[in-house]
Amino acid sequence: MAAHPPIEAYDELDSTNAEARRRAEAGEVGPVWITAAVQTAGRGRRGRAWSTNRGNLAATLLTVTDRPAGEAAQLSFVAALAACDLADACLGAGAARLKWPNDVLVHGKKAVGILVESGARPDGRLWLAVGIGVNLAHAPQDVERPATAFAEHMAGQPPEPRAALEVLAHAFERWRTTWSTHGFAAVAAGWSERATGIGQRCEARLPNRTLSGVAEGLDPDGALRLRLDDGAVERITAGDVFFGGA
Ligand code: BT5
Repeated sequence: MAAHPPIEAYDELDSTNAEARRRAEAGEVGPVWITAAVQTAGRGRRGRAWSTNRGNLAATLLTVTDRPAGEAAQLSFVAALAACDLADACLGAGAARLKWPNDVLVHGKKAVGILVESGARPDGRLWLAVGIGVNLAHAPQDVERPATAFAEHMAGQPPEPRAALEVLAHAFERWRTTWSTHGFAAVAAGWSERATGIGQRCEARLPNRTLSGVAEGLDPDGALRLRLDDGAVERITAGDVFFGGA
């Protein structure tokens, strides 16, 4: 099995991504996985909140890279594939599907969220905080889109967060090696095999406008190709995409 970076575990943090950012800004390079049993201010994308109750997994990989920001962002697909492998290991192959850009849905409901943050270092490289939240034991009810937890789909107990992180961290190394050895195309192929919604109509809510059309697939850099009703193709690089109910 591929060795993974060391894991540093806290009982409680505001946010494992916030801790990774503080460490990065203090000059730490990692790689290190930071995990907390409870997050008091877990965050999602675009200023949204992420809830982590005891029994769920919240973890962030702090690392640095020589790659430009656009390429480094492809690590969010690596993270999504790793989380999908964790779901497969717990729930059986096929229970989890990937929704662009990096949600993992279990039987159509969100069970994993991923937040990649980055910043420039004085040496010109980027630090990256790859944050992954997995609903192992509980899912919140008061959320905009349906959420679920692995426990709801397992006969026995869900794994302990620490055991789940071991599986996740190994899977992350495997996909990261695929990325560095074979390039993003190999990651995109793995992602596309497990994707949901490709070929379907969707609504893309972008920071400044909303578009609808058919999600055709990934561009070579990870952007979503959206075929608009007038036949034009729009490349979606950031935003939220909604397919029917999810
Ligand atoms: C995400 O944002 O899905 C990224 C979540 C990343 C969380 C990890 S946990 C470890 C690390 N440390 C952090 O502080 N963050 C990362 P987004 O796509 O913006 O989804 C956020 C939305 O999902 C919220 O507005 C809620 O509607 C919903 N939500 C919040 N908590 C949830 C949960 N536990 N399960 C499912 N949906 C949730």
